[in-house]
Amino acid sequence: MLRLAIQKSGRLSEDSLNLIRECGISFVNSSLKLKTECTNFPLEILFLRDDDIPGYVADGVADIGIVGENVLVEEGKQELTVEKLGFSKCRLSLAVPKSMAYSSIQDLNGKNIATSYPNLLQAYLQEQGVQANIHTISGSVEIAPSIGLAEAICDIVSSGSTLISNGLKEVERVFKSEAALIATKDLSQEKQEILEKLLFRIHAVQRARK
Ligand code: PRT
Ligand code: ZN
Repeated sequence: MLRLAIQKSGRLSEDSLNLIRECGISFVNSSLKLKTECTNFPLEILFLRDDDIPGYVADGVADIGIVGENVLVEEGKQELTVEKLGFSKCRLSLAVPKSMAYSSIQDLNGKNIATSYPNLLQAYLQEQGVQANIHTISGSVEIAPSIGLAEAICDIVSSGSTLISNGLKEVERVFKSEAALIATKDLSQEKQEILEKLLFRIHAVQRARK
């Protein structure tokens, strides 16, 4: 039996479950259960916080997982990637107040930037030769400029409407992300074979969707 970790409730959950269902795999999904065994495929599903998924897979508590590349790379676990899945597409972007005169990334030198992605941001700033103060906060990043916590933010954007409604403008794209399938490094032969069967079905689903 292969153990798959997916997000319990959030932006990845529905598409992750739909992918498994479209693979012809059946399971009973109750919102109270943290774990379910599939009835017609040797797969057990664990429902977790997305941030915990790379760690569980790295430690082998779960064999495989579905998580956003933003979380995966932030946690330094990109080597677990098996393949990209094409959903939950978004970007990690830098944004500043609409009223701020902004001509280039150099304008952020010496500024305070609020983010939940300090590692991705630090790597980007370093690559651009910018020195800024990174303030790590775990949520509601978009309000940081209006409450005086930071002059800029670095957060996930998809439609851009959250930025606009908080009086912010997107000025740099730091990282492009989508959901990825990840796997632990040393799967047993038996589990590797189940993973290959699952991948075969995932590829068929992806071809049918095109
Ligand atoms: O509870 P748990 O820790 O599991 O969930 P979470 O709240 O940390 O994550 P969740 O469910 O918000 O997002 C899970 C993953 O979905 C992220 O890690 C991304 O890979 C992906 N994703 C895709 C997004 C978005 N789109 C997105 N729009 N994650 C977050 N957002 C947020 C963003 O933070 C911002 O507040 O939506 C807002 C912006 O959306 P727009 O459309 O207004 O630009
Ligand atoms: Zn999370």
